[in-house]
Amino acid sequence: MAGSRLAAAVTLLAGVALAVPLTGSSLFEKRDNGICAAVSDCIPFTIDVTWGQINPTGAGPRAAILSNGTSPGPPLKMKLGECVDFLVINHLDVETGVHFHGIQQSKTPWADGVPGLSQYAIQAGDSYMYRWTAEEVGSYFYHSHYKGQLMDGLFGAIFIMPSDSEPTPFKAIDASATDKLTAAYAKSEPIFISDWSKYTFDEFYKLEEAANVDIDCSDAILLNNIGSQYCLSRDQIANLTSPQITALNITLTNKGCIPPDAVVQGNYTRNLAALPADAFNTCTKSSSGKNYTHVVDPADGWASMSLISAAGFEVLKATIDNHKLYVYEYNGRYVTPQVVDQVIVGNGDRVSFFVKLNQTVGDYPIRVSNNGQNQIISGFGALSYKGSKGPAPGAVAAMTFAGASIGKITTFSALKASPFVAPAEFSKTADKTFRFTLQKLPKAGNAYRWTLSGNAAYDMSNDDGMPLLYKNPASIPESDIVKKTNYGDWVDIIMHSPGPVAQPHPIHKHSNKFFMIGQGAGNFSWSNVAEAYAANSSLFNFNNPPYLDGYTTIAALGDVWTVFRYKVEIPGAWFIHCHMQTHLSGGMAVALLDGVDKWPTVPTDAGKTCQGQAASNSSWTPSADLTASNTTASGSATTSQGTPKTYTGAASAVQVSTLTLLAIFVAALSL
Ligand SMILES: *[C@@H]1O[C@H](CO)[C@@H](O)[C@H](O)[C@H]1NC(C)=O
Ligand SMILES: *[C@@H]1O[C@H](CO)[C@@H](O)[C@H](O)[C@H]1NC(C)=O
Ligand SMILES: *[C@@H]1O[C@H](CO)[C@@H](O)[C@H](O)[C@H]1NC(C)=O
Ligand SMILES: *[C@@H]1O[C@H](CO)[C@@H](O)[C@H](O)[C@H]1NC(C)=O
Ligand SMILES: *[C@@H]1O[C@H](CO)[C@@H](O)[C@H](O)[C@H]1NC(C)=O
Ligand SMILES: *[C@@H]1O[C@H](CO)[C@@H](O)[C@H](O)[C@H]1NC(C)=O
Ligand SMILES: *[C@@H]1O[C@H](CO)[C@@H](O)[C@H](O)[C@H]1NC(C)=O
Ligand SMILES: *[C@@H]1O[C@H](CO)[C@@H](O)[C@H](O)[C@H]1NC(C)=O
Ligand SMILES: *[C@@H]1O[C@H](CO)[C@@H](O)[C@H](O)[C@H]1NC(C)=O
Ligand SMILES: *[C@@H]1O[C@H](CO)[C@@H](O)[C@H](O)[C@H]1NC(C)=O
Ligand SMILES: [Cu+2]
Repeated sequence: MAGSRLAAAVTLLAGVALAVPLTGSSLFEKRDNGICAAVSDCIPFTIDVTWGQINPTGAGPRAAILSNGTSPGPPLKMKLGECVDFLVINHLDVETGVHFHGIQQSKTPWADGVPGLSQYAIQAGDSYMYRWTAEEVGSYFYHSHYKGQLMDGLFGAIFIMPSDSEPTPFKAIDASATDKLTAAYAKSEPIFISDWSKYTFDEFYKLEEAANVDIDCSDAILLNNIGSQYCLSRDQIANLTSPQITALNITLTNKGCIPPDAVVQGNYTRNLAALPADAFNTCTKSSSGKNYTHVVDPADGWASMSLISAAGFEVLKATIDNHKLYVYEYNGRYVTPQVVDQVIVGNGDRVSFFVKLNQTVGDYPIRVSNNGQNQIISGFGALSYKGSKGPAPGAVAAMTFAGASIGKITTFSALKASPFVAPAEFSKTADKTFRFTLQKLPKAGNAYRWTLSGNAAYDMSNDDGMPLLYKNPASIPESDIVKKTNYGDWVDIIMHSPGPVAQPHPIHKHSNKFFMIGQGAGNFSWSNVAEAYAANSSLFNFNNPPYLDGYTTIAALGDVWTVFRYKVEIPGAWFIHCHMQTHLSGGMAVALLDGVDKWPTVPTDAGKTCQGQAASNSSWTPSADLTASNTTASGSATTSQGTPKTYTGAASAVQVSTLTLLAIFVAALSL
């Protein structure tokens, strides 16, 4: 069986020089008239993507992109070494593409889900089969990577569970409770945290263009798309305004936001009349908001949660009243545990931790607040002990609605997030250096346009073009937004965020992870890391530095610099970009063409292979909180809206199951 599949794969690939070695189970089976010639041994996972209406704050329904009728979409759980056949059926009236955030795709660079880079956008009515292997343990997520669609709700959790022999850091947390910790880990609760706007991404972006404003004011902070819009009195706003904002003589709006024309927003010619009053000023209190509730059983001793930020632009932070957070994993890697009161969760970040369930039975607020100065805003959930009759009387908050610490609290340090097991290889020297300047696009005069490299903006219209992966890299000129590397190179990316107001940027790198080796104040005044290291070695961490897929550059009133180092191990076209969707859509991205000397050849049936039927070995069932009606805010998701232009799914979805085919036809007819 395995032999014949391999033979089929070899036949299919014959004649193409595939530089990336293919190992393990066969990847591509021949398909004939929609019937699979061979059955893949991957786990099937399908999301049917539609427009629907959701009403997370109770303020009224808004169009959102749902996966199988919900947002967040269904969670995927796999075990290390397993592969998935992740089928995306696009029932939208627009293009899409689904990225697997943090998944390195070492053998499948065409399954990274970035339209214009690794695949053609999935057209309305079409589908794409993403096959990839779980190569690293951790908490990840899938999300749309087509323009700013993440802000419209297309996201869902991915957990990759360890093999039985994988070392975990749980013993370091409580050596006498490893069984309980392992059990808690096995049912870890994914909690998406995000900012919410009543405007869809398209509407939001059009407002930015019309007003020439980088909109950084949201309506609500949601947990698993449940929340409430809270409005403060002017006295409360004045009370909660930070000393820094007061020092800048800024009066926050009724939504708690820095006004779009405040001096820190930059000197731009704006058309503020194009902004609706509720973009920055008018706050409308939810009449029927809710709190996401995660029920835990104190008999378990411990519970685990993974916060996943799907936020469009707010960098968030979280605390749980009366509970220390025992962080064991950060951005795709077990870390040396840190026991903290608070975690900061940048856009695209995942932070996993345990809490000890030793408090009096009751509901303990999970507080999620904006970490930036741009807006005073919080959202809430509840950690509810089984048998709870309501708010725990002794609950003590660790931060205010504005996110200011109450008393002396400790915060998780991403900078000190050393891998629990250091990666096999780290180089103290680099072969290649890129210097980027993280800033608004110079000279263009657009407040909402950004650059990662320093000069050029990556244009969203590239998402509709021919994928760079499909081209001969020699035909692609290197530029401000396209950088090339050779296989095996160690690459430094030096990022300078100029003052006077250096905003934080949660930078996410696709494919293999990077080492976060140093950051400091000022411009990076050396020509490379070797020179800087010679001048002052304590600026760098070469001793088990954090190894991750995302890191948020620090915010400052002044210049700051950050250096990532990575090894070119996986040839392909990969994004490195700011994960704030407003900055990304404004152009804050660079395409890394890694290993141009070992460029992969995309199989002709990429995205169109047959779906497998294997069962995952991971034994995880989502908690009751994560059932569709609970995750779909207010249970009000109804699919509608999407009027696919032409539906060709039956021809391309390549399902063996006639039931599925039938469902697709029925859907096509009824729409
Ligand atoms: C999503 O819906 C499709 C079709 O209704 C179904 O086959 C599939 O199993 C669902 N996916 C998940 C993850 O439940
Ligand atoms: C899943 O379980 C089967 C049967 O026990 C085993 O053969 C296979 O190797 C396992 N796969 C993984 C990825 O652990
Ligand atoms: C302002 O804060 C103080 C304590 O910091 C509190 O006593 C007072 O009630 C607050 N006022 C308002 C309007 O929130
Ligand atoms: C603060 O701003 C107000 C109006 O917004 C202005 O009248 C006042 O002069 C400013 N004060 C300082 C110290 O800049
Ligand atoms: C803002 O820019 C304009 C030209 O675009 C310039 O004339 C003006 O001096 C600038 N204002 C400040 C405060 O920098
Ligand atoms: C949500 O929880 C917070 C903190 O416990 C509370 O202040 C708020 O009233 C709750 N909101 C709703 C809508 O229940
Ligand atoms: C509960 O556990 C925490 C550590 O997470 C500890 O500091 C605290 O003293 C314990 N409280 C009780 C009531 O046992
Ligand atoms: C930062 O330093 C580099 C190298 O010394 C220099 O080329 C660049 O112009 C500086 N940038 C700014 C904004 O000063
Ligand atoms: C070297 O860098 C460290 C860390 O930023 C700093 O504390 C120290 O003052 C620097 N030493 C010199 C000689 O500049
Ligand atoms: C929703 O979650 C609650 C617990 O928070 C649970 O009691 C209820 O059964 C869930 N609803 C559904 C439809 O599963
Ligand atoms: Cu950014």
